[in-house]
Amino acid sequence: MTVFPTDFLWGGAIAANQAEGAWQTDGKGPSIADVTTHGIGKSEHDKAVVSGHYYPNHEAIDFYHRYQTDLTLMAGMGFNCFRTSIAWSRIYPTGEEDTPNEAGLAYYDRLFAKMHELGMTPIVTISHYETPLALHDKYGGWTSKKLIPLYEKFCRTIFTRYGHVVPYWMTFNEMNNTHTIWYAAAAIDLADDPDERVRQTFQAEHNMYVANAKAVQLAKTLMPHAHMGIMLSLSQAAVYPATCAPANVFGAMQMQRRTWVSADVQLKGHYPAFVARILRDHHVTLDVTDDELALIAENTSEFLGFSYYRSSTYKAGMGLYGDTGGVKGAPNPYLEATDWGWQIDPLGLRWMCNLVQDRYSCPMMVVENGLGMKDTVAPDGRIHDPARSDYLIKHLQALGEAIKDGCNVIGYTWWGPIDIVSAGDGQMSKRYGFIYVDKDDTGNGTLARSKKDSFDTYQHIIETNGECL
Ligand code: BGP
Repeated sequence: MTVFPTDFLWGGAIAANQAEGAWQTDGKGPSIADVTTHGIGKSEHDKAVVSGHYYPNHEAIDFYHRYQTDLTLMAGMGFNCFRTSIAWSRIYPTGEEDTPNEAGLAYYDRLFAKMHELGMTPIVTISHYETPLALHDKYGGWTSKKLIPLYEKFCRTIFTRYGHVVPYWMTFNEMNNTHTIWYAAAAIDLADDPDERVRQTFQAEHNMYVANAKAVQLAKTLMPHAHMGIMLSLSQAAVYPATCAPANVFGAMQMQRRTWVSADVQLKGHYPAFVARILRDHHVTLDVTDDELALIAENTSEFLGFSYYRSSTYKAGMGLYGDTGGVKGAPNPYLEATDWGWQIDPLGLRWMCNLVQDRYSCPMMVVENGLGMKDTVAPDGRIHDPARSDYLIKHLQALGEAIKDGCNVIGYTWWGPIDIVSAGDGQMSKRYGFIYVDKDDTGNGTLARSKKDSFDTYQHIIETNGECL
């Protein structure tokens, strides 16, 4: 019995800001990703480029100039799809120009054409932590409703230009990370006061929900055959209670509910009831209009794309809703962790798929899953990475179980099929790729590409449509 559907989407995922480099090439303006002094997940960041400082994203792996050979390499694994983002500030350098930057548009014309030539269906993240820096500096990012019409203009431009070659779209990367990766996900500088942080994150998310609804509404006319999705981090929902103490069990559920806010609003078209108490407890009144709520209700998204890397645990007293910056988590004695402390939990992926199926019964796509680890070149010149192959196999086995459970999983894109810059750490040494890139954390290297052993592992899985798992 085949487990994976015959039309299952097999591929890999990157983000423009973590792979393209060319951060000022052909008219591109700076994005928030271009000025973070560390990884995007850090709060230490600069408001402007600090001269002489090394920014990993500025060159990244130069995918902007090397995408032809990189995609051809990845086609060697049999990819039938590929996920990437469109850098907003490559199209509108400050976000507010009246006309788009043609050189930026032409790059993505070439990129999508190459994907189709290689038999890869494009899957696009419209905004992947890449808000134009000018919109952060001028309006404070997504806490301002000014970004809604500007995002709508960006969508109108790219839907008109690429709607006929891109069938799958997700509006914002990891929308539910506004309270954990606030600078990237919503381009905001979170206040120190817990109540104000809650106001900022919930207001930013509401404005992004309105923007998502506008994008769905636009797509109905500009590209009626496209599939419009949202994208969430379900590592944020895979939260176990640290013990069976009721306070830990209830708290773990509350952690998970934070993620369901984003999914309920955009897939069901309304806020879940429990949000009112979160806002009341934090003395927050959001700027929400009846027209916005009606727009959201009438323009829900079709599918849920999500990232899943790890699970975590909740112990009473940990931060919940952005008031202390999200899940800290406690070590899970039953799980191994990566060098970066991410707890490896394939069953958690099956758990998340079943939760999504139960709550939303919508098509779902794993658009990020992967193992960030240190790789070393062996004396034979190869990179032997059995741990990465093992992670891949175990998570795809769990995904197969989820499909057998009745979960409507339509695709899987491994995060970072080629080594790219880590978002959370700004490092190259946290490698996800089946393809090695010769570049280190200080920017030294030839950028040469080479296959790792895991390249063959994924190639065989795709070739057999998962039957070998
Ligand atoms: C997710 C982001 C990706 C990617 C991934 C891996 O949150 O959507 O952009 O960065 O995390 O994290 P890191 O790059 O920090 O290892």
